[in-house]
Amino acid sequence: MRKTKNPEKQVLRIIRDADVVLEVLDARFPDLTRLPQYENLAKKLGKPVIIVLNKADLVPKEWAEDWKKILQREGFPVVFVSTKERWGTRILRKTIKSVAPKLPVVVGVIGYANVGKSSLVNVLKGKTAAPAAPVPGWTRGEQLVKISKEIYLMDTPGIIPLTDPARLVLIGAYDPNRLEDPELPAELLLRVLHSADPEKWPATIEEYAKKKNYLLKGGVPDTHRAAVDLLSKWQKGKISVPSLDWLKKVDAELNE
Ligand SMILES: Nc1nc2c(ncn2[C@@H]2O[C@H](COP(=O)(O)OP(=O)(O)OP(=O)(O)O)[C@@H](O)[C@H]2O)c(=O)[nH]1
Ligand SMILES: [Mg+2]
Repeated sequence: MRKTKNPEKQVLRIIRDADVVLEVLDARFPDLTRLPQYENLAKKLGKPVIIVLNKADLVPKEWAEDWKKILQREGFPVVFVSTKERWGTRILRKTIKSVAPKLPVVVGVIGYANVGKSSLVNVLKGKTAAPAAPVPGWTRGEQLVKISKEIYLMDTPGIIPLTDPARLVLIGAYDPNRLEDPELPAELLLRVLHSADPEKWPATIEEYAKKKNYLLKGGVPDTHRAAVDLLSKWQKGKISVPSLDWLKKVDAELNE
């Protein structure tokens, strides 16, 4: 993960400078990827906050709908988006205009690392504008991107408020290559994947390594490589969530 120069400060400045704040959450972990302190700051400054549940392509519909209700009850307009499948952008533009105190409006895009802020900016722009990186923590400075005559966006670097790397790696905010023991979070992920679909997912990281043919000398499974491989796929949104119960289970394990 590349170091960003004081991302917290940049996010604070953008909340101050923007007319509207877009908080992007990972639809798989809306509660774990929220940034309440920044939501509160925006509220104090009188800036409307729209919540985007991104990566909606990875979760069951009921899960997304439940979260939408919870967040709406707190008073936020909520929009589902998949930047991968390109859903939700038209309604998002409409929602931005409906809360904008003036037009043209400057929108600050904030959120946890790796939730898809830069991908969202790119999809809204229509062609690649802000760099979207598979590696968390990549976006550096803020940049103003013109979406239309009426909407301008500012991307920001991701915020990482938690400190436990094993948890962070599952949320997607931490590069698994940097973990000393990626086996730990990989085992947790594999356990729940296996319980949902034992045909597709082996129960242990050793078996996963064998299946992938990641072997060290003497045929010993390379569990480190296997763990990094699995966690990278998860972070890049290549593993979809098999069921609502499953997601609840991972969420509960992460919240322990
Ligand atoms: N499946 C799926 N994957 C997504 C979606 N949006 C983004 N991703 C993936 O999530 C990863 C992170 O996307 P970015 O747009 O770089 O995320 P970011 O929030 O800008 O990340 P930082 O700048 O590091 O904080 C990439 O691997 C994207 O391909 C989505 O809607 N669905
Ligand atoms: Mg980014």
